[in-house]
Amino acid sequence: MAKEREIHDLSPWEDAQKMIAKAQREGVTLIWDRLKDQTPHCTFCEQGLTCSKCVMGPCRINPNGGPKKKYGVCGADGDLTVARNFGRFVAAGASAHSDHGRDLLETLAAIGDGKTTDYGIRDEAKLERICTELGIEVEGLSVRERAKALADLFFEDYGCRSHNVAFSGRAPQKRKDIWKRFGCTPRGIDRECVEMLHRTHMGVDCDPVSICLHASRTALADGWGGSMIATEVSDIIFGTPKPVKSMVNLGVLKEDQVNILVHGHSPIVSEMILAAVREPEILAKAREAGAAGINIAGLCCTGNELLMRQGVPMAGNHLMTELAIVTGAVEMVIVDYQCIMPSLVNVAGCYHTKFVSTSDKAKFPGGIHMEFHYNNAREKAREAVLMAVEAFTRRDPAKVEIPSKPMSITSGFSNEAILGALGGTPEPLVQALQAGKVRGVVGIVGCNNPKLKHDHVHVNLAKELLKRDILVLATGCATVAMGKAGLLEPEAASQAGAGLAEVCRALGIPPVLHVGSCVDNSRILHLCAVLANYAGLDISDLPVAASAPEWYSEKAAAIGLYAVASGVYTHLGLPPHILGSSMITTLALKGLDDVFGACFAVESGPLQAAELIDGRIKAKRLALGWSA
Ligand code: MSK
Repeated sequence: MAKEREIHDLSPWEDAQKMIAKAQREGVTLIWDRLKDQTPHCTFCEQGLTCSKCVMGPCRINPNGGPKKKYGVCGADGDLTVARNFGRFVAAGASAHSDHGRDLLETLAAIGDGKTTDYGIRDEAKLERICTELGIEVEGLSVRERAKALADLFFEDYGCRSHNVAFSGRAPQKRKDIWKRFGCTPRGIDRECVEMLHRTHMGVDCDPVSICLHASRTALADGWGGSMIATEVSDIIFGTPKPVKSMVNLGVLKEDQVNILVHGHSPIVSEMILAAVREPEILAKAREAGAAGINIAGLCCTGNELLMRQGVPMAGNHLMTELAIVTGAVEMVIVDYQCIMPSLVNVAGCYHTKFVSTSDKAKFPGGIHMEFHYNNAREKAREAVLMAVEAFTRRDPAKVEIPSKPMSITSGFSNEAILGALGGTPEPLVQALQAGKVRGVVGIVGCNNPKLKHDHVHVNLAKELLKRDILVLATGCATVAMGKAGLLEPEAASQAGAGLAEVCRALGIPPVLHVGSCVDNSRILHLCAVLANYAGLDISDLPVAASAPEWYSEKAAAIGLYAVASGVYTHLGLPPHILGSSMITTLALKGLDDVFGACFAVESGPLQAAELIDGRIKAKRLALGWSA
């Protein structure tokens, strides 16, 4: 167990600190306890120098250990081993996002085929816009026929395509030329992921740089393919986000109501749970059970999806998922996939909480599995909510502690909303950038990692960038950090430099804009492309950057790499497992600049990270002939 004196070092937030202390009192094991038990980690693994991809091994490579230790059984050296491991790491992340996109696509196809009545098209105008953008002749087609035609086009993006994925057409010409020159144009989404597994099989691609270039191509197939499809199709089915008010932290749980937490990434299940919760007959059942109502709140990115479109409050981010259950006030955690710690089943077992999984590809032994499909989702959602209502009758009031008052936030800044606030054109933002009122734009994205103090780098990096007139866009778990710090409200303009504050006040927007979930980092890519195309520039010319200060996942590695390969300088709070190869490390920190006009920086200190990012933004501004 983590000791009491360490709690303040684990998380700065009152709700987290109180729940860590409660877990300690109640004997509940948490992520920080397991990290402590696993530390120190294997240094070979940390450096990416282990290989267990074949049964001649496993091998541990020691580049400095003399000839007998320098090579694996097959003859792979440290550089090749690191490259193979990193390539597979990125492919796993790209696969996760893209497979999530495929589920949205299958739902869109089912709508088009008339195979579901549970789902429909909420944004017909966006459906028409995207069809037209991608060359589908919409004249004379019904809404369902348009949905079907678009689904069919995107299905092809997943396959064996030998030319580019459809949305890569959004990138500036100079970017597309760079991708072509280095063989990185993203083709079929599945193709790039499978090719990475093939290349990294023993005896295929033995050139570490070649593997890294294909990792970039795989990541680009995610950013401009799977993730962008997930985002745009989610908007078409569930509605394009508009600014909306909501609340954040564990204080959003309600003592007198049935509390249901939705967790994972896809809106397909969580939107149905929300719809079921709003049915009068189900509410009546909750009242019969003695509850004042049914309260739904989000965790991680499925929470972000509901927050962006429906204003559903957020209970917490990655490191808050166990702690939310420790409140003793949660009747059900219902999950789809990604970032759901298997430990949640055990934590739920310490309380009256039901843990329900819903995807055929994400099962959790010890939990309840209720499979949701597009033709039974509403019915399954009702069943699940009634199960939560029943669990409410077994809640132990002596175990309930809801810490903190919730913080208010504003969310819903899709690109359509941002451009709408600017009068329908990027021109005012380009002018504000040129004039130096907004010196740059930085996307702070991604997860929490228990190796770092919870949310500390997210919040302090953002505050430092705001002071320097740099607009921040937030996605994923970074969002909750920003919200808890009060940065997602227009009043936070007072923490920004004079130029940024003036722009935020004129538009009535916060200085940190919540633009969505993990797959919605594709919104940031698209916005960069819109700005670059408008200004006649490449993305790498813009004073923009990305940061994943507390990342942990394979998906985040894919995001970071597609950002860099799209021309966006990207800061990471922790390095990936590549430090065992000076060749790959140098490529990531310097060499990629010569290929893509952008590279990675690694720095765990928020102020130092702000310096690095600001330095890059200054250089880009000066190169454009703008003031630093
Ligand atoms: S949920 S990938 S911990 S952002 Fe998207 Fe949060 Fe990272 Fe999962």
